[in-house]
Amino acid sequence: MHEKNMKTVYIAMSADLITPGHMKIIQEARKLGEVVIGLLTDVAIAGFQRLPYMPYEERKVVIENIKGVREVVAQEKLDYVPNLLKIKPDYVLHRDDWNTGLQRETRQRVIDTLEPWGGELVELPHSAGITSTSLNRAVREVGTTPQIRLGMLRRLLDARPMVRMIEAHSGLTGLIAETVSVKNDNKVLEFDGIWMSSLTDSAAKAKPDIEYVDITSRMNTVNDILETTTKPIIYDGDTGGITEHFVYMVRTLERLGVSAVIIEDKKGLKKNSLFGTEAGQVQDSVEGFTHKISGGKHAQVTDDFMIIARIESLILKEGMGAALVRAEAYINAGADGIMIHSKEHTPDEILTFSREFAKFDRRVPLVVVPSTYSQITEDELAAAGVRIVIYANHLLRSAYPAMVEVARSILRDGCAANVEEMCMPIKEIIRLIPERSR
Ligand code: SPV
Ligand code: MG
Repeated sequence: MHEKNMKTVYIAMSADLITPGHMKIIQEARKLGEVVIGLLTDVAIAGFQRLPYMPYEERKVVIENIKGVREVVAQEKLDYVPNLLKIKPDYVLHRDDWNTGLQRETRQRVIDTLEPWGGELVELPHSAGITSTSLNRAVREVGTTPQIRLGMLRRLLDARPMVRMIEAHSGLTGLIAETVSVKNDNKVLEFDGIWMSSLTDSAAKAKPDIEYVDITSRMNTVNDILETTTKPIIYDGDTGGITEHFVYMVRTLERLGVSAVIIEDKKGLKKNSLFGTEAGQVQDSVEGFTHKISGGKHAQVTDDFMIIARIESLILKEGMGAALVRAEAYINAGADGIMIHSKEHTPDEILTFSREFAKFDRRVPLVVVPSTYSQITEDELAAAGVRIVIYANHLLRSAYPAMVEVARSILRDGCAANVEEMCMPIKEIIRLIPERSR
């Protein structure tokens, strides 16, 4: 109940995993008045760090049931101002560690906004403990379920202008995709998910990328990645095989919690796209491929799973017009996304395609793989309307030359002393994968 003359205290939080720190700040707020929580929406959080483990609605249910919380309102941005102007709180509570970087500005805007009605910013000493790094670690400890992971790609697409995936081909590379982060302007940058590349999965098994590594073997790799990660996975399904086989692939991936499969519109002996026309690859007919897409769409059980159609027309020099005709046909057949591939050394044809794609009445997320035109930035791709960018082979391409160099050096020297500086310390490798604490 809103008591007359009670002061209002506003606290903004993400409240993904509730910690004693949250309780402490709410308790302090209660001493000052009635507590209104500005709960950051998924979009607000995804703008500066990893998508929260729990969606907004679930976080809201938790936080509004905490003793002393009068009301939970959505805070749509990191910026407090719109909510402050609406609520006109007497106090805003925050930890005292935000007087630096980008947050400094947010803090000043809070102070300035409160001023006209005599509101006050109250800062509490920051007690060490919970950081986003430790939260991420905790999320990994908690783990995930197939269902939560499966829905994550659609949630990300709803929350972010652009989703960034990196290739993994093993449990260990999955762990890199899961954990590597950099801090930039108070934003924590991470990969949003994992690309299960057929090229690197095959190469890691010393097999060519011709759909020879069978689905059982590829699912073993998927399983290793599932075990070490919580982020969404897009599976490179190559051609998807014949429709009668593709429907099984869809069911298997969906059951495991993989978020999406991408299939390419080629048939017969598949060769890696980056060979271009030199490899004598054959494109499927529009009818044949749309039949495969709709077969897959009928096979899936949930609404969350995505089937993304990959167009090889530019790779095969069939022209922009042909690529666009196919995009439209694949969307009409039910494709949840379109991947347009190119092996040009400039992004020009991808940008032209994106421009034309943006004019479609019926649109789905556009996916690109800038392997050969790697100079284009994520910002430029996002401005062109691209929704998913895939770094398709970079972990394997960087690891392999490093390993060859170390092997050569040992041979040359007849001992391993000189490769030490190229290697991580023994004490690090033995601790790289800690045992589970519980
Ligand atoms: C892969 O990573 O396996 C891909 C992208 O399919 S490409 O290698 O460019 O064809
Ligand atoms: Mg592939």
